[in-house]
Amino acid sequence: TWSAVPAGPPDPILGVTEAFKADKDPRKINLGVGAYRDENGKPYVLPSVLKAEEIITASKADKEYLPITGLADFTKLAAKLAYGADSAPLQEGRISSTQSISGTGALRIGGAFLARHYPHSKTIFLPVPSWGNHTPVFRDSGLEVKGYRYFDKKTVGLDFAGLKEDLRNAPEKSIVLLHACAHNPTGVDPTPEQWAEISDICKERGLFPFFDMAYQGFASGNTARDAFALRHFVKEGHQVALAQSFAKNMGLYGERVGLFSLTTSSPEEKARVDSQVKIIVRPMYSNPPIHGARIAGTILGSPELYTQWESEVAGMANRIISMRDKLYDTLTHDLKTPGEWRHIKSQIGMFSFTGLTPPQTKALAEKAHIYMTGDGRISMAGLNGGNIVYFAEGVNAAVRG
Ligand code: PLP
Ligand code: TYF
Repeated sequence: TWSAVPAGPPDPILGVTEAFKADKDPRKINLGVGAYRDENGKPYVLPSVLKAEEIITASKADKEYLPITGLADFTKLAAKLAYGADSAPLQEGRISSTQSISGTGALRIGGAFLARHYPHSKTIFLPVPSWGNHTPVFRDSGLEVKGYRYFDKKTVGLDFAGLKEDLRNAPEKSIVLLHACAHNPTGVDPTPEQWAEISDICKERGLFPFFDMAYQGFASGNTARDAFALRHFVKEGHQVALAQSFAKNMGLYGERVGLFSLTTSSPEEKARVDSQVKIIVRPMYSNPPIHGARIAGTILGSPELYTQWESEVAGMANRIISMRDKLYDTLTHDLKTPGEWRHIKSQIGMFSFTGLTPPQTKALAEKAHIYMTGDGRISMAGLNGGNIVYFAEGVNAAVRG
């Protein structure tokens, strides 16, 4: 029956983990997938999450189905975390929100909703480069995917002139995907002033902004600061779509906790949008899982746990920043590695786009048992006091050839 089914390629990011697992060398390092590791290289369960789970266990909550749009105690608070308590559409009850299977599920619901109901365009513009899963998610949702310039290899920074030109030349009312903060894979974000210009261009051209916020809190260590772009657009009167993930900032990867939301013009319009979001969700998975949403809802709803969680997010962000400093210093000062490595410190979030070439990344895997994606992206969280010098020495050798 399946004799004509061709073998497909592995996921370019998750495939790195497969190669890592197969390597038996004790010095091996996995810098592929973006998942936080503590200073001992171990997965990190946030203490605030453990406390929330204790509260949930003690409450002897049942395991009934959630409504199609998820746990209301979670969705309300998740929207408040993103848009801010003083957000006008939030206060006016005109944000449609639905719990999703983490950020990926939120992107997929959003893609499907726009493909079916956005009246002006079926084209979404993604930054080049973008998270590898964006193209298949939106293509499978029924949208046509195009790109706008984002990263400048020469400056290892934002190609702001190219970005502006491409957005100005996009057909009016196209959809544009924006990474709200901590751009994956480059670690390069627009400044607040640049965001204001992007907002103006979107207004001029009637572009519809779809924000992907997978790393709120991971860029600056502060959740409100990381929501600047989203909140600025909303303040400027844009209607927006938003995909939120709690995988990174609460370490809830496998619990699959996220939110899809859309701002609308009135509570009446919101009710109609809600009804159509339910029609999209029902035949896909009926209703979302309960446990992770309870964890996130418990943390967001308790002033004490919320404060603790914010400091734990800052702790993760700050450990990554200290690894950036250490890596820069080791390459530049100790090893005098050829090249300019300042971008390792200026980039933000989970990743660094090192500039290592595909042959260099291949050599690192084969000779030093160090694994990263072929585009030279490293997950900074995979580095720690115990492996960072070994990693820098590997890079040094690969660059010197
Ligand atoms: N969007 C971006 C930019 C990401 O890097 C990720 C990966 O974490 C996601 C969305 C969605 O991830 P998840 O489905 O695990 O929340
Ligand atoms: O970019 C990353 O590493 C994270 C994790 O199919 C991830 O976003 C990677 C690939 C994938 C799902 C999640």
